[in-house]
Amino acid sequence: MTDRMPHFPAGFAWGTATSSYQIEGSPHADGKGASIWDTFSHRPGTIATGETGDVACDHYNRWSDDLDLLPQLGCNAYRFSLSWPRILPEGTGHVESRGLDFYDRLVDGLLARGIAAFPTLYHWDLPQVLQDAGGWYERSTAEAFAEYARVVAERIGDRVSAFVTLNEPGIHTSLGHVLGVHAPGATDLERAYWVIHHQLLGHGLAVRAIHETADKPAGLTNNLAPILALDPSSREDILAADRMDLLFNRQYLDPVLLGRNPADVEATYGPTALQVVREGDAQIIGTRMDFLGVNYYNPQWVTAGAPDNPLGFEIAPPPKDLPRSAFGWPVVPESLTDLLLRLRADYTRALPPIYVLENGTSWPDMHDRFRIDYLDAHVRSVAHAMAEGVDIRGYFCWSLMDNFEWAEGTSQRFGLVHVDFMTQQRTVRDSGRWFADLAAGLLG
Ligand code: IFM
Repeated sequence: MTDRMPHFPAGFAWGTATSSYQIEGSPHADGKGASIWDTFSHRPGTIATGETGDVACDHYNRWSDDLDLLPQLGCNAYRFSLSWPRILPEGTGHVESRGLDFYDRLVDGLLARGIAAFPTLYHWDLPQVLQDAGGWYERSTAEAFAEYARVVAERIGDRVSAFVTLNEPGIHTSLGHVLGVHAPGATDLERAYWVIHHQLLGHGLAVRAIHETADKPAGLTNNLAPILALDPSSREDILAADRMDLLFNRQYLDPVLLGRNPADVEATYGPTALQVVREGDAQIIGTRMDFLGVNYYNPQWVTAGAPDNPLGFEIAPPPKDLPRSAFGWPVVPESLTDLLLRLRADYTRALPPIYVLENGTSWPDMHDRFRIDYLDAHVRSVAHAMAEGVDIRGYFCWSLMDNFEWAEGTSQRFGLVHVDFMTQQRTVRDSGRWFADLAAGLLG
């Protein structure tokens, strides 16, 4: 890219993101309880590489050195997640102070380095005891989440910039509860709506707990994507795209932003599934968020598929001419602009300020021109949407460093920093140096 990077306003957050299970390791340290990911990754055949997150980046022990990387990358913000079972090993009740102390030190460590803290409360590592009691199929898990949010907000709420309640409830539902390739490994399409509803209820309760306890901004972040008809001239494909758009985007956005389900939710799941909804839930879920987090990687293409397909659509392979990451994901930066403009067009005044809380790509090399080009193009897409008037307050690259990429183990590398998993040596990639220049405004 030779064009100058557009100018970003003062105070714009330039960050990187991680999550607890993907980096921390130390699954038994300091009284931590088991999470569903501890259980799932130890089940044979679940992780492509046969790895678990028992060590991952050993961040639980190396956190201070890891925080030293952030100023080197030019970050003024950092998004990390807290492990619920480190803090409440039983899910509710007993608070493990050693677990809380860890995050307390982490937040102080960030502030000492001049970095704003953006903690995420839930990035998929549910306490196993809660899963044993029904997990997100149960309303009690939403209530337990609010209790956990309150405990955390009381302890670190005075020093953080904003709380992210849930990370990607959509992916947690689809991969973890329908396709069974993520923890907890469920394949229950019938009860998917329960999982969605209870996560969103937990989110709404947590926003209220955070506001009451710490008076800090709170919002959720979801993996969002434009859904494209494979054949834009086919009425069937267009209908299929609309159906997937409901399941991927709208069934999460409408409840939290508008306080109601999209009209087509009931027809999709049927009245029995919706029996989990109680009076007043929609208001709780629609509690005003202070920001919306957008995690964007690529658009999705769909076709109508076979007429007996219960979903009413089929995911189609992306067009062949698109560049692809090491993961095989297509690179379509202009779709990020489309997504951001669409959010503003659809939700108008109900749309709070946006943070792009994840964007990045898997590429293994140290000299990772591919990642630089990916990030450059996507940051320009964000700037484009801002120039069109969308209120965007920050951009967080996924990820600070290579880590445990869920069912792929450590085989997919998203880091601005390379990690040698044999030695735990960290080495800043070319993209990390590029990111520092970006954040310092040197590319403009
Ligand atoms: O690693 C994940 C992260 O945990 C959630 N969003 C997508 C990333 C890349 O797959």
